[in-house]
Amino acid sequence: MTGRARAMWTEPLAAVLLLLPVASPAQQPSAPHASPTNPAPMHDMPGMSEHAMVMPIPMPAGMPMMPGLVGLAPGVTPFLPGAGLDLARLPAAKASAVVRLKNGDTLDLTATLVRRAIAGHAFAMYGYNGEVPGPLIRVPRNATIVVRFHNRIDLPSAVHWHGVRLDNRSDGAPGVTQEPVAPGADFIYRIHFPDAGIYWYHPHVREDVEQAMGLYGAMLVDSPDSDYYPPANRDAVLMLGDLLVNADSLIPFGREGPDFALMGRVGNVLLVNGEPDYALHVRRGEVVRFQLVNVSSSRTWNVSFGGAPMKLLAGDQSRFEREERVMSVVLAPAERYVVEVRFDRAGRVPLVNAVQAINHYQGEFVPEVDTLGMVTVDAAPVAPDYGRAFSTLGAHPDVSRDIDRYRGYFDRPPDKRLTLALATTALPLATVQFMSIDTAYYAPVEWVDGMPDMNWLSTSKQVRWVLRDDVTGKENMDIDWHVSAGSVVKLRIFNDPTSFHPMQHPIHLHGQRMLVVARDGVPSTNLVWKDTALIPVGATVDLLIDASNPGAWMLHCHIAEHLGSGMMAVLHVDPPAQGSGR
Ligand SMILES: [Cu+2]
Repeated sequence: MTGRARAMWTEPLAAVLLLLPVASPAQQPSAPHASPTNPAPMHDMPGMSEHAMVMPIPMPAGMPMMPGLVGLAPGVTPFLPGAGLDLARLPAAKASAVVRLKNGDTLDLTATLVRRAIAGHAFAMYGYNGEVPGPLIRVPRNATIVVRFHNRIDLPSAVHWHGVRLDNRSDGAPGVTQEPVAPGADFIYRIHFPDAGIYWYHPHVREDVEQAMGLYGAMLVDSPDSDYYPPANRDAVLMLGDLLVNADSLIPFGREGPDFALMGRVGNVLLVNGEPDYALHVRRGEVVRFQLVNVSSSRTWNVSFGGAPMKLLAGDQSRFEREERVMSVVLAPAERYVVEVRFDRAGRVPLVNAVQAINHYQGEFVPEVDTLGMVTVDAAPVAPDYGRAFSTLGAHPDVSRDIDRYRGYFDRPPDKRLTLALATTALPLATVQFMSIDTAYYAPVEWVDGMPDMNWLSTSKQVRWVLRDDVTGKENMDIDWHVSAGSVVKLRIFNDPTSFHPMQHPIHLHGQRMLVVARDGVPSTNLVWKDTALIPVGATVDLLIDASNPGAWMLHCHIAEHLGSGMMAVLHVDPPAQGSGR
């Protein structure tokens, strides 16, 4: 991959760089690779003048800021919630508490400002009930609960119960199912949980701000079957997020709309459950069931546990047909996976995110491994020891049987086709020139922000991410799809690599469930019900939607800044006509 990319890069780069008012990347001295949690200070940047200091975003060491962009700022008003408040008067954020609810119970959920200390700095941020992550809501499958949401932050908000096939009125999608909840106002949600697994809740207004500032929480839905998952010594929910910090300040958001519209706001401080240094103590031989949730605005993760054996059990909305051994787990924004890990040797086991970063300026891949925290394994053995069960790979014929009635649709022609693309206007000239050549090479997945200055300067006024219906040519909210409840819809999505600087998109459908039945024509062999599917650049992905839940449901990219730049449509699942006899 790396060799091919370099080969593809070199020729057009050399030719087109002559057009740019910048030194060739080849002339830039290469500096040691900085970790995202320890970005190089701005003044250490090679060739940076004092003037460059006006761009308050961190640039990784060795990455030149494009001179044509120095001194520019995104065309939005800088905005930081809680700015100017006396931090000492804000309550310190608390860790997430487990709230066990049963059918018919009610929970009050209040969004407020809190004080958080991250990597030695204190920030005004948001929390639900003063907690980050918000309360872990644990319910039995088939429970219905009531949540009274109280918006006490300085922006309109709403709560979306991600992945839950609930009543449309409680979906928390402003503009589609409800009005935004104004600051000081309240809204009542009734949430029914038909499927066991791990889900999460988050705002559906300015996610680029509200979610990044700490508004997210998990929901664990327990199956009545005590053997639903293989036995584990403990459960651990890991919500993977990131935060963009420069020195001791948060990078402001755009008040009128998102900035970082091209690649999304990719943080440089990696967080597990809101904290930069995850720690877990276990006994030797312990099997831990990790429920992984990606709550980042834009970052796709690839996590593993220092080579400790790992077993993949479940995805967004169900178990897999068969358990699998895996080396690591890739999670795009909003995706969830359930894995079990056995810590069979005493010592310290790092939780790492290992990816291949792309330096857009120099056209090369750079391996990047970040330690998110540490699992300390005691020498004393655990009891009971589930080693034997862990070494067995279970199968779930009930999952396969449930999917059987959809298999006849797998090879049919698609009912709907979408192409993912991008339109831009009025980006800085240097950005357009550079990205034009950069498009000569594309990465299927951008794991980090490989062009922070260009990205920061792009706003939702200049960037429009596009879902385009191949048949009608309609785009985003002009797409007006209607299907009847109970229908099965095959949706083919193509991520066009020839559009202007394409990117991967995690496409999320509200309120239904779907199967990824094929990628690039290769059928999936171990299926799982999903609500979010990653579409890499250049990929064609076939989704089979079980459109069983009536209502108006959003279909959108879960990169917060792409959603904020228009990348959404509505799928109307119409109830059966009166008297149709269904
Ligand atoms: Cu996207």
